[in-house]
Amino acid sequence: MALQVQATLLPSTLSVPKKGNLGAVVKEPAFLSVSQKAKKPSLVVRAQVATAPQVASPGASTSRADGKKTLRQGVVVITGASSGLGLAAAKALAETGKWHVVMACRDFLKAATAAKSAGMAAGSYTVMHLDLASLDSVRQFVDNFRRSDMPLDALVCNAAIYRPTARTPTFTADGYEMSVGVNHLGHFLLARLMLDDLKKSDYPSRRLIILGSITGNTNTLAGNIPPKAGLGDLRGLAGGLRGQNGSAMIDGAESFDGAKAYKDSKICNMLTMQEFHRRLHEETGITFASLYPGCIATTGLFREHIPLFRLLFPPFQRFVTKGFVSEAESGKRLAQVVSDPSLTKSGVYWSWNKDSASFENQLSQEASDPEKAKKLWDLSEKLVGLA
Ligand code: LMG
Ligand code: NDP
Ligand code: PMR
Repeated sequence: MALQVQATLLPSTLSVPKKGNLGAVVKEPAFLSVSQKAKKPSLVVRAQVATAPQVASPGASTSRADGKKTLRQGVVVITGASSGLGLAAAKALAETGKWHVVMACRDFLKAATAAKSAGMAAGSYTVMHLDLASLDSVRQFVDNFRRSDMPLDALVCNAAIYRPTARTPTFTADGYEMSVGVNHLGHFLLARLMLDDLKKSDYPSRRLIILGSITGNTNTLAGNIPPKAGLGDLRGLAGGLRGQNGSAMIDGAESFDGAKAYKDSKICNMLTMQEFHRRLHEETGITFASLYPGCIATTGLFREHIPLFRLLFPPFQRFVTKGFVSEAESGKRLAQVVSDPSLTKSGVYWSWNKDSASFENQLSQEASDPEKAKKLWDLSEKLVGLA
């Protein structure tokens, strides 16, 4: 019988068995992973059958007594699922019973508590540790996920940080400016590594989704609010975004601007999705997509903004721009991009109109520039140690 693991357990007491040696317990912070219902990954899978009998467990074969095949439960990894959009999407997908959600989060206990308070059913999700500000952590997450023996059917690169008031850069464990390091480089390595897992999946529609945003697109009003996004000739990225004797900004600017760094990172996210599509869609059949889910003005993304902004921003978006969406609505939108059978087209940047109907949106010239996308891909490969 599956064992109940309390969300209040300290990370150091959490354990996950190594693959091929399910009896052994590895007590190592890098291997933090636990399901609400099961202590061992082998049991994580079995727990699904009990909670969602109409769908087969992840990775299991799917024949019914009448000989017809049913779709097995899909497994989706969502980064930054401990709050905001990621949490809302995790909840929306888990509630369908068709998806097991792997919440890939930097703060294990925050994620476990958030899932519980959101009312996500025990057994419908697994929390695994991932800190995108460390490339070692990304690699360890991938190893850890593989040891769980779950298939990978969809990956959502959702986590992000926004440092609007920062006038000096901070850096990831690998020495890259934090906004681009977390939002783009960490996800770039994760997506590249996990492509192999997506390729192995037998799920009918496999998807890799990377969050974009309107503020990275200068073909919109929102994208023209200063500071405007712009990667220039990527000289700062080529120099390693180190800050000392160089620049922490992608375009090589001398002074650091936290708001611009975020918007630049979103251009990188949208360019990366398209480059994946051009390089790998035909060969793999995987759907690559990005989206602007609407302005979710209440999330933790604005935690570092000044209090006056945090107070005025939600009513401003709700009543003036009318671009406001609730966290729940945005979660449904992201869940559609993961799972809706009508959103299988690859290379698309999805948005939603006032009636919450999805449409294929136009990216700005820079966010759809194939030469820039290629250059970004090549430079990013070097920075994350893939080339
Ligand atoms: C930079 O500043 C920061 O320096 C940087 O750190 C970073 O945060 C960056 O992009 C992020 O922003 C930019 C910003 C600062 O400055 C400006 O945007 C300059 C313009 C400010 C002018 C404000 C006028 C507001 C009136 C808007 C009307 C426009 C209507 C357009 C509608 C289009 C529809 C298609 O700005 C701030 O930090 C504060 C901005 C916070 C927004 C508050 C706006 C006004 C408040 C309205 C109250 C809402 C109440 C709702 C009532 C509705 C009634 C119907
Ligand atoms: P939140 O701040 O609520 O969520 C961001 C998540 O990213 C949190 O779970 C956070 O973890 C996680 N995260 C931050 N740093 C790291 C890290 N180093 N490693 C792992 N996880 C990390 O913001 P939103 O939900 O608003 O943002 C989600 C996505 O939506 C972002 O990609 C954002 O760019 C995009 N977006 C948001 C819009 C909006 O209006 N809010 C509009 C357009 C796009 P923790 O909980 O531990 O802080
Ligand atoms: Mg913006 C016209 C519509 C519109 C939309 C859809 C957004 C979305 N914003 C719009 C307009 C305006 N904004 C206008 C007219 C202003 C001047 C008052 C304005 C200002 C503003 C600020 C200061 N807006 C912001 C900020 C932020 O700090 C947010 C940001 O840029 O984060 C990077 C932001 C946002 N506006 C949006 C969205 C979605 C954001 C959140 C950013 C994101 O995740 O990309």
